[in-house]
Amino acid sequence: MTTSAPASAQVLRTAFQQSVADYWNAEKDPVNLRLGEVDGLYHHHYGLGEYDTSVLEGPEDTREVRIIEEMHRLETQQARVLIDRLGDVGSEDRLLDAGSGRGGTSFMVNKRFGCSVDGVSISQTQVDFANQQAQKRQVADKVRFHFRNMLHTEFETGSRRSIWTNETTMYVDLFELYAEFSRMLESGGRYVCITGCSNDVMGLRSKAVSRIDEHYTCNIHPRSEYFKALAANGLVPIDVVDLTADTIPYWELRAKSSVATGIEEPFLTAYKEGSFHYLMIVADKI
Ligand code: GPP
Ligand code: MG
Repeated sequence: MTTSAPASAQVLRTAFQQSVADYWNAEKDPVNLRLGEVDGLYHHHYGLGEYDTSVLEGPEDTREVRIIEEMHRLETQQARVLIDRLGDVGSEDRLLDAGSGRGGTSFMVNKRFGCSVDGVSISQTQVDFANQQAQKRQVADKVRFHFRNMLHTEFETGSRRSIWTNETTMYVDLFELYAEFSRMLESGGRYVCITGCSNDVMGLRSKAVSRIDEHYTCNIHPRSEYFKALAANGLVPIDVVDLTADTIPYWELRAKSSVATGIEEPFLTAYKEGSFHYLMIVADKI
């Protein structure tokens, strides 16, 4: 007689993956929860665009709330930039959010296209939170979150019109990840990635980039690794956008906010010294 392994051991196959899951299961940071409470969209990514400097001025009693709302607006704007590149998506299509966090981007995608979205996360706490949000939003028939590993999702081959990763690729081996994405995408399907990556031109990783890795228990990849892994798996870039200059204002505002976590200075240093980029890559499956 064989006994099946517990679901958790099938999803979390290494000590590293377990430690990442532990981090996200415990995470309750105001920098994410306070922003999510603004309108019920909970993001786990950073912001894009200029901020309204008036939030740092004006009546003191409302200043903190206005700063939080402005940071949230920039994070939502970042998701819009990603969603704009998901391609020609119809309401019958199925998409995948790989590393779906508390679900923010998934809900925006469903709202934009009316499509089905599956989100996967190795944090059971995040999966449960996001599924509760789906019920609250009355989209649970279309937007579903699963305790699964993006390296082996068990979703059907060729079942996905588009797949995205919004700041999640620094937790996995890119060759393994893109083999799995290539398997799931239909021919001509679209992959969009927003990520932070180190700059090969500067040599090995800088102190500031190492501090970011340490803070989130992640392994930031060099820029070159993305293109090697995409090419090795039949994913052909159609666009590469350097978003670095566009994300710096977000970090400057965040550094001045009551919800700063201490990681603002390494991000600003890494971006400004050129050892790190904030990149969007858009690729098609051939
Ligand atoms: C988390 O967003 C993002 C990551 C852990 C990936 C690291 C990203 C890079 C570009 C290197 P979050 O919203 O949970 O982070 P925070 O709590 O700092 O706002
Ligand atoms: Mg955040």
